[in-house]
Amino acid sequence: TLMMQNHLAPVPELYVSADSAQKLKREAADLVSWDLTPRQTCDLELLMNGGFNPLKGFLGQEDYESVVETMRLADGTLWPMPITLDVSEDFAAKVEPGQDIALRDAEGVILAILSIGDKYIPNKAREALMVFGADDVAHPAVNYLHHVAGPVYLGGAITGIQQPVHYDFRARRDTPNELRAYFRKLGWRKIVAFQTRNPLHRAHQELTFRAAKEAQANLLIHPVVGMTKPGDVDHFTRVRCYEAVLDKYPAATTHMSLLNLAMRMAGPREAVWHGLIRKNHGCTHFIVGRDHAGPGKNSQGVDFYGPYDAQELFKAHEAEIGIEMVDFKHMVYVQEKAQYYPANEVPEGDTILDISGTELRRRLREGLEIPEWFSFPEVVKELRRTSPPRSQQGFTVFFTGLSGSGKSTIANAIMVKLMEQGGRPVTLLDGDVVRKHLSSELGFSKEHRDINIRRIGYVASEITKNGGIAICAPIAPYTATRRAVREMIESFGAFIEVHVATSLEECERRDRKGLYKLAREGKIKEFTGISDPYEAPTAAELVVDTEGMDVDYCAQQVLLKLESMGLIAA
Ligand code: PPS
Repeated sequence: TLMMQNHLAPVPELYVSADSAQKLKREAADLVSWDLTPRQTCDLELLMNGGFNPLKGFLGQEDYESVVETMRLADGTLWPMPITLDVSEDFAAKVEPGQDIALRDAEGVILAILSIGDKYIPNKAREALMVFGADDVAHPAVNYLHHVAGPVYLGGAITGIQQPVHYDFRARRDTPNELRAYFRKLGWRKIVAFQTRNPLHRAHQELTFRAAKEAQANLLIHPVVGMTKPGDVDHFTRVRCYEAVLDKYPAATTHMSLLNLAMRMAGPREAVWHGLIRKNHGCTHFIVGRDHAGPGKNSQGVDFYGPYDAQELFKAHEAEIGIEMVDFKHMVYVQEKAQYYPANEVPEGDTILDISGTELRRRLREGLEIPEWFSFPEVVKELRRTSPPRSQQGFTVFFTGLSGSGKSTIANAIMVKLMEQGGRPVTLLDGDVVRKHLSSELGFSKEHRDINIRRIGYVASEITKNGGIAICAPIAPYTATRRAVREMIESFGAFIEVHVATSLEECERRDRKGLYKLAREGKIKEFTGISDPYEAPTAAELVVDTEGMDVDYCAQQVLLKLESMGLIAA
């Protein structure tokens, strides 16, 4: 067929020649410029290198509305995903259609020029409903649309100056034309692409191998390393895992290339989009599985899409996409046969073994066995390096309570006890230490207290990320700020909020620093509990009351809590 003959000819790119690029770059320095977000940088890369062919730039209003409503550009070409440049209101006010602007990456390097053709305000609720299936922020892309993306879209043609620079896994990244050239060189004609955002285990290796064999084709493992679903295994770890799995395929049949795509988790529409992108990368076949690019459950606890919606939508547009769908054979391990079978071919009466994603994460977290039938030892080793058991991960203990409630004393006791156990780095971010080293210019207004707490949160999140234990002991009087700190930290490790609930009367009675007296006399303004608010936590992991309890007992309670959460070895 025509497709078979032409599918490895180059796709159009949006780059200018190297000479013009130099000149253009100098001229572009004078233009108004937009600093691209990480997602926009991913989109721009695929626009420029032909991964999003036939798009010539970010969508203008007519194309955008047509894509949202009909999955097609205004001229009828199939294109399921709005590729748009969202900007702030302030920036939008500075530019007009007809104007050229420079697009810069995070370091300020000019990657491209956008000739603004259109400036418009999208109907985001409509976009959410039509593209993602529901205007529900439980969907990561809908959340992004409403809470991260700017309110105004700019559309227009792109003139590419240079590719975004990647310093990681350079040899594993290929543009569509580089991949096409590679396939031509090796004489590959039929290529099955496998899209993934997860580590590959034995079941995936079996299914991809089978898919390639059945299609009598070569195999391209084409993992996404741009942006995937929040909470996924980071791409550094995944690529090391993929490299280990690559050795398990027959030599010279399989290739791996990294795709700097920003996924939207749009299920059916995403599958069609993925197909078009793989077609652009020279592939002839594409594996679509159960719940392809699924975002998980909506705010009602129900899956956003049916398990085979993606396969159906893909099938309906297969000819137009120009790439053949290989439906995912769900592979399961059959104990009696000691090998993998497609789920629908399991011999009657035999036992199926399976480990779900949730179960795998639990085993990693608790340092439990992961059997050889499930994954390759090399892959498990990489995953264990990245997700050590909880008792080796970083965490933050965050004390909050009134001045003189005993926070610092308990925090100190905890620190010393943890150091006595040894083996883990511990940092105490006590109120006084912080106010001396991090926040010496701040006072006690709401604004200053918030800045102070956020700084503590940031430092604690870095410590937690790097496997240490951070112990914080500020007053932290505001619920919203404490919540913000919790969010900062929980993406890296556990956050244990401990309310030291000593009453105001008791703190004032003790008045260890003589501050309450001064506050009563009006000599200290905005004093917490006297002339400034303290919002007591309602959902702290632990509440300790120092009245009638000695410090040692309180510290013991905290340690027991940490033990029960698996954070320190019993
Ligand atoms: S906050 O609200 O979390 O930013 O406060 P923090 O950084 O923990 O600082 C509290 C310590 O500062 C002393 N101090 C005051 N506290 C409360 N209100 C006012 N106006 C104030 N002025 C000075 C006080 O000694 C607090 O120490 P602790 O250890 O809590 O007693």
